[in-house]
Amino acid sequence: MSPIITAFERSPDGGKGLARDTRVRWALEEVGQPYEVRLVSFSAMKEPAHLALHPFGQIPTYEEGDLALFETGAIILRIAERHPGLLPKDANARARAIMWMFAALNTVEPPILDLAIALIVERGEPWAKDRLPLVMDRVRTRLRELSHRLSDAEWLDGAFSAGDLMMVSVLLRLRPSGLLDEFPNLAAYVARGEARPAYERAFAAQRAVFTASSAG
Ligand code: GTB
Repeated sequence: MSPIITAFERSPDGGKGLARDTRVRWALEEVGQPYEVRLVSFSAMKEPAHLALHPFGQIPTYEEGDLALFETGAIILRIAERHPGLLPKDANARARAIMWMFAALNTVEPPILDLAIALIVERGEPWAKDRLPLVMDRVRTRLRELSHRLSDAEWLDGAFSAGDLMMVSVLLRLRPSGLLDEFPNLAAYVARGEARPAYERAFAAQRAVFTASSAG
């Protein structure tokens, strides 16, 4: 039986692929695992049936037989461990790929989320204009460090892995800010991720949800 994931019935990003179901779809596409999607509304996400799957009332979730997971890190690790294609066979290389997944989620994503909050949620606050440059600089610091490590390599550590999938997914959220373009090797890295056929299929699938919901 195919795993079932949840996604927004109407994504606030208008189908730009920024909601976190896209990274799970991408992982499933990379390993060639068909999947089903259950679309949820914002109100349904806070109801008991969804809260039983996700205690914080969010998407995505992942159901595979009697296993139910939330958190994209855990979901993508599960997919990568169950199917070849996203984690190297060599034990040390595998540990490093998992390290990059954590780095994406724990070190790179937090300042990027802060920026999203500063731009959207805090925009109207009287202090927003003063805070924004500080938040942007914190993102720049991480990007500079990551750019230095990536240098002119194609991927973070040898062949494309779940670490790259997570890092590219996290960095994609920065595109509208223009910050990514300050680091051409990172912009090219993200573009390489987006050019992967599995990403293109994942993007098209989430976009189709938006297109269908706008038509109806
Ligand atoms: N740490 C969790 C994970 O990695 O799975 C975070 C999950 C999460 O933040 N889910 C968001 C959610 O369900 C959707 S992806 N939010 C609803 C809620 O908390 O009530 C975050 C997201 C939402 C919208 C955009 N956008 O419009 O651009 C981008 C990203």
